[in-house]
Parts: sequence; structure tokens; C-alpha cells
Amino acid sequence: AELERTFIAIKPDGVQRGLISEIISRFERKGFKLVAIKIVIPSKDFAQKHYHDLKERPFFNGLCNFLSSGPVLAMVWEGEGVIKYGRKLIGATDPQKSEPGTIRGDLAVVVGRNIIHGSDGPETAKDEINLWFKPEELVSYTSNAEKWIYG
Ligand code: YYY
Ligand code: MG
Repeated sequence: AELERTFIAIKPDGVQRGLISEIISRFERKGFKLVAIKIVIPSKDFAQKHYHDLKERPFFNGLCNFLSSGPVLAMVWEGEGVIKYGRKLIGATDPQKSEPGTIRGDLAVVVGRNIIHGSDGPETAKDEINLWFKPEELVSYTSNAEKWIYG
């Protein structure tokens, strides 16, 4: 398995609604590997850094207030195709447009409370992992299931 990694975060709504285990289990059962995890309350300044690409959008301020309003579960998941397929597991940005079976489709209703973040490409994955985690917080290990997941 190649070392592709993505940044996944359960936003304050997902944490407060008790959806941590539900969301983690979807990535875990798929066969992706958890290599970093922590719970943090990001400052507003940190939230603005995380969402810097969206700073011109009208919802930027509310979005950053929301992300910094409570605990966020920050994670790094590893596996073949995890960036793109992670987005598939998550579903469309607007939960009204997310397919049933996706995290947002099954568990969220409105775009402003869509419970989860996932990196949208290799560059943002790298940037977001570096923003949220120190290198020593990432754990490299061999999972015993790997040969059964990848053959
Ligand atoms: O990557 P993703 O989270 O699916 O969507 P983005 O376009 O990156 O927007 C980030 C975040 O902003 C989204 O998850 C909810 C919020 N947002 C919003 O509140 N209203 C919009 N019209 C678009 C996005
Ligand atoms: Mg995005």
C-alpha cells in the first residue's frame, strides 16, 4: 500500500452530536489506516488558516466562528486512494445533495452543519496535515490486516 494520506476532521457539530465512533468506523471498516488523531478546540485564527482558500466567500466568518466553537476531532488517514475516496465517503458539501450512504447524506441536513471536513486534493492534504499535526504526531506502522486489504 502506498503512503497516501488525507486530513479528516469531525467538526464541533459532529463531536457534540456523538458521531465520532460512527464516522471513524466508516473509514476503519473500509480498510483505511488511522495514523494520527487528537481532539482540539481551534482558535478563530487557526480556523481562518485552515479555511484560508475561502476567505472571500460570504460564509467565511460564520464558518470560522463555527469551527472554533468547540472540540474538533482531527485525524490523518492513510491508504491507497484515501484522499479521493475519503471525499466519496463524506459526500457532497451540501448534505441535501449528498447521496444516502455517505456520511453527510446519512447524518447531516444543512451545509453550515455538515459535520466533517476532508482534504480535497494532494496539495491541500499535505498543507492541512502540516497545519494540524507535528511530524512526530504521525505514526507509521504496519497493520496486520494490510495483506488482506491489498493482497
Ligand atoms: O470541502 P467541503 O467541506 O465539502 O466544502 P468547501 O467548499 O471546501 O467549504 C468548506 C465548508 O464551508 C463546507 O464544509 C461548509 C461551509 N460552506 C457553507 O457554509 N456554505 C456554502 N455555500 C459552502 C460551504
Ligand atoms: Mg473543502
